[in-house]
Amino acid sequence: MVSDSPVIQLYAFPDTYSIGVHLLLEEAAVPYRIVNPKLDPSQTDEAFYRASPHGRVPAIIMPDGTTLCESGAILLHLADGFSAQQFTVAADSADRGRYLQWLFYLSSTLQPEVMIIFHPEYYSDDRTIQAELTASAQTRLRQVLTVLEKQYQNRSWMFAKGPTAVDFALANVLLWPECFSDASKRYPSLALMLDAISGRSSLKRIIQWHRGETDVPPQNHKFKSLEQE
Ligand SMILES: N[C@@H](CCC(=O)N[C@@H](CS)C(=O)NCC(=O)O)C(=O)O
Repeated sequence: MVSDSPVIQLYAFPDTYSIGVHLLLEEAAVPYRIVNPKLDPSQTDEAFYRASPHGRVPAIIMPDGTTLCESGAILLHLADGFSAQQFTVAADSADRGRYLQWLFYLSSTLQPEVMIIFHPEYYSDDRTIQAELTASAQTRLRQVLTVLEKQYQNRSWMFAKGPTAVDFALANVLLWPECFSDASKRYPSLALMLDAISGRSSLKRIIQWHRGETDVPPQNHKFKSLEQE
């Protein structure tokens, strides 16, 4: 399939797992466009469902038409492809294995707890069981955050080289108060990382959009100026 758009298209909705990818695209200053997919059981938005078979965001269509879903894979793929690879840990680095380990950890160990916290009804119709599931997911999430806290060692970024896909993926979840509130005492390094990301002037408006504080989905200045030409 060949895309008719010369820029990366990011299928996104506010305040979802789209946040991390959106932040990375903005920070890398590559041209991209936000697309709100049409979600419906008959899957009329064929391009979206081709990119994301479960109809979940984020998903991307690259300028050459290739598609990807799963936020961790998207972040890894994009960061590996950026010039100077400033947001990845290079394949020949001694840290590459740890980098992949933590990216997978976020998808396979952190995300299931987050899913239960937001959607206990997916697992049981019984309100009492839902409350029990949510409480135990909160306990397990605290264990996960404690493990992650140790990796940061009072640094803003997990890896000494600077921000990577891991930080963007984790910041996505830490921006949700349901998962990360009153955290600066218990998880000071994670709070430091979140501050470092959310304090970047280029990223503030992205976070505002995801929080519903502005209507217009931000897409970076390079894309806007290309459009205006
Ligand atoms: N493992 C996926 C999770 C994506 C996901 O669950 N996205 C949610 C929003 S946060 C979604 O699109 N839900 C719509 C649905 O399930 O119908 C990822 O990391 O991209």
